[in-house]
Amino acid sequence: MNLFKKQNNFYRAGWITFLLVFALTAFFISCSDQQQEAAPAESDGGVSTGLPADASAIAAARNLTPDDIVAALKTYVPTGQHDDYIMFSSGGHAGQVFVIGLPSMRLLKTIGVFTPEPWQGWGYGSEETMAILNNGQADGEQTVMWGDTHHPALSETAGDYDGQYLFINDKAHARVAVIDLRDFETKQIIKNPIAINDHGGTFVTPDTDWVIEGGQYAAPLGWEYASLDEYAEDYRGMVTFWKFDRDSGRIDYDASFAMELPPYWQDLCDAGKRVSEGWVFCNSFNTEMATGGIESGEPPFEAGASQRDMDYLHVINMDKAIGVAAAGQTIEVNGFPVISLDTSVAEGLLYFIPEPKSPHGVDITPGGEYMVISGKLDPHTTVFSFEKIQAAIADGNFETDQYGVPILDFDAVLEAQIELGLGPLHTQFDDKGYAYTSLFLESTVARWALGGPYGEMHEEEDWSLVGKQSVHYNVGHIAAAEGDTVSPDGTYLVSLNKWAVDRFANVGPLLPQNFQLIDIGSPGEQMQLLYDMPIGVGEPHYAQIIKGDKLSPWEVYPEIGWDPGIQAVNPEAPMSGEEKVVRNGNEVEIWMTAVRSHFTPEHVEINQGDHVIWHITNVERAYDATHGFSLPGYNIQLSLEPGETATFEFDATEDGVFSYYCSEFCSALHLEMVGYLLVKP
Ligand code: RUQ
Ligand code: CUA
Repeated sequence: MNLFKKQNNFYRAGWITFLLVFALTAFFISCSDQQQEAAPAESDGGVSTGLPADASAIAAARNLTPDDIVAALKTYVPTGQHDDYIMFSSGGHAGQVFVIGLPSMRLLKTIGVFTPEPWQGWGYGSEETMAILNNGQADGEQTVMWGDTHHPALSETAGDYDGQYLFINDKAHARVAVIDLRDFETKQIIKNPIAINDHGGTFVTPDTDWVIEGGQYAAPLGWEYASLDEYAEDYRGMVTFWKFDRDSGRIDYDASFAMELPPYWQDLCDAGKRVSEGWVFCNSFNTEMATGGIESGEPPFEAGASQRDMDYLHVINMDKAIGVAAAGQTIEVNGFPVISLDTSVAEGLLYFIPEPKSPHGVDITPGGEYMVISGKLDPHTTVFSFEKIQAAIADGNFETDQYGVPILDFDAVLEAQIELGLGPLHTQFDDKGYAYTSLFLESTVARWALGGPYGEMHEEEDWSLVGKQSVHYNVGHIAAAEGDTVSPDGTYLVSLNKWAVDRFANVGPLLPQNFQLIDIGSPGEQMQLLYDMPIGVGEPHYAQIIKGDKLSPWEVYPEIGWDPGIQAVNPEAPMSGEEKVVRNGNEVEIWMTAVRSHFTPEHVEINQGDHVIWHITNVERAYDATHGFSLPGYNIQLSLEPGETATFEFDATEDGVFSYYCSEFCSALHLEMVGYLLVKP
C-alpha cells in the first residue's frame, strides 16, 4: 500500500515537474520577448477581458509571478478530470459536512447532518431523515435545529482510512453522527445521554470498533442542576466510547459506555495506534477548576483557567476500561453505563501527565510511539513517549490529584520539546518523518522533524524546527493528506484559517473563512502555498483528507425501491404500474412514482382533516436522474436519487389547491413534472 502510494506521488511529481519546467521556460522566454514588443494586454491594466491567447502573455498581463504559475499548474484540474483527494470538512455552525476535491479545492457536496438541508431533502418531511434528526433531540421541550460540527473522522481499517464511513460531533449538544460513504448520507445521530456539550470527538480506534467522544465544559452528569459553588464536588467531565457496528453501519447504543472524569475541561482526544493501540489520550484545560464570574469581581474564565503552568493529559487504558464496563462495574446516568472516577482509579484505567500550558489538542504519531501536545500559551510543542508512559505506570509511586488520579512525572515521560513559535495548536504528519503544527498567534504552519524511528526518514536534526509557511490568517486545525493515519501521504496540507481579513472582496462585516492549500511534497524548509478557498459557511473546524480512489460510492441506488434509511429495498416502496391512492376512513395512503417527466398520479384529492401517508419512488436507473418533490405549504421537500424511495406523513390541516412539483431541473419537460393536491374543505 505504502509503496503504491509513493509510486503515485512519484508519477505526479514527475508530471508536475515537467509542466513546471515547460511553463516557466515559456514564461521567461515570453517575458523577454515582451520587453521588446510591449505586450498589448498590459495597456489595459491586466484585466481579463481581451487577454492575449498565449499563456505566457496572459501571465505577464495578469502580473503572475513564476510561483503563481507553479501554484496554478499544481491545482488546476481540467474539466472532466477528477481530483486526487477528497477532503471532508466540518461545516461548523452550519451543522453539515463539506466535501471538497483536492488539489482543485472545488466544493463537491454539502452533506446535511445536524441541520436540515433542503436540496437533499434532509429534514423536510421524509420519515427517514426526520427520524434521524429526532433521535438527536435531547429530552425535553426544546427542538434543536443546528449543530456546531467540529471533528470529522473517517473510518479506519488497521489504522488507515478505508473510505466506508464518516463520523462527526456536534460540540453544542454533545451529539455524534454517522455518515455512510456509499451514498454520502447521514444515517444516525446520537445524543450523548450524560453531557450537554462535547469537543473531543469524533476520533476512531484503528479498526473503527469504537468512536470516541470527549467532553468539554464540565457540568453535572446527566444535566442535573448543581450550584457553581459545588463545582469540585458535583461537576464532572467525561469521555464516551461509542461501539460501532460496521455491518449495520450504526453505533450500538446498548454496547456503549462512558467514563466519569474530573471537572477539568477535556478538550481533544486521539486514539492510540500500533504500539499504543488500546489506549486513548485526551488533553484538558482548566484544571484550575475556575468557575468564572467576572460580573462579581471573580477572575474571568480566560484568566482563571490559565493560572497554572500545567494541565493534565488524560491517559486512558481503553482496552481495560472496555473490560470493566463489560463486567458491569458501572453506575447509571440517565440509564447509560458510566465507569465512576473511583472505579477508574481503583482499576488503573486513568493517569495524568502534566502538559504545558493552556493545552489544545493531542496527536499521535503514525506508529503510535509519541503523543504530541501543544500549549496555546507555550511556544513549544511537547512530545511524550508511550514507552516511557508505560514504564512510569509500571513503576507506580505516583502523586495524585484531588480525585485520587495518579499523575505521572513529567520528566520521566518526556521525549522532546521543540520550540516552534507562538500559539501552537494542532499537529499532523507526513511520509518524510515530519510533523506539522499550526501556530495560531503567528498565522504560520511549522514543519518539524520527528526523532526516534522517524529520524532516518529526514536529513534534519531530530526534534527540530525545519521551516514555516505563512497562512492568512489565524489558523486553527490543519489537515494533511491521510495525515493522522498510520501511513500519511505527505502531498497536501490544508490550513483551516479562522480569519480572512482583506484577502477577498469585501462582502460585509461577516467574512468568509479561508482554507489554504499547501504543497508539502518536497523535503526541507520549503513548502508552497497553492490556493485560497474562501468558504462562505462557518466555522469549519477540522477536516480529513482521503485518497480519492479509496472511495467507491454508489452511482445510483442498487435497486428500485431503495430505502437509504435501511440501505435495502423497502417492501412498501411504490413500483411502476402499482401506483394508487387508498382511503381508509380518515387516512389516505398514496403510492406514487417519479420518472422523467411525470409523477404518477398527477391528481390527489383528499379532504381537509385527513391524515396523509405518501410514498414516492424514483424509478429511474440513469446516473444523476434525481427528482425533487416539493409540496408547498406543508414544508415537504424530498430529493429522490435514482432508485430511492421515501415516505412522508402529514395532517391535511390546510384546505386549498397545492401544486406539487419536481424541484430538480431534470429534463426539458421538468416544468411539466407537476401534479395537484386538492384538499376539499
Ligand atoms: S478545536 S475549538 Cu478542534 Cu482547535 Cu474545536
Ligand atoms: Cu423531475 Cu424535474
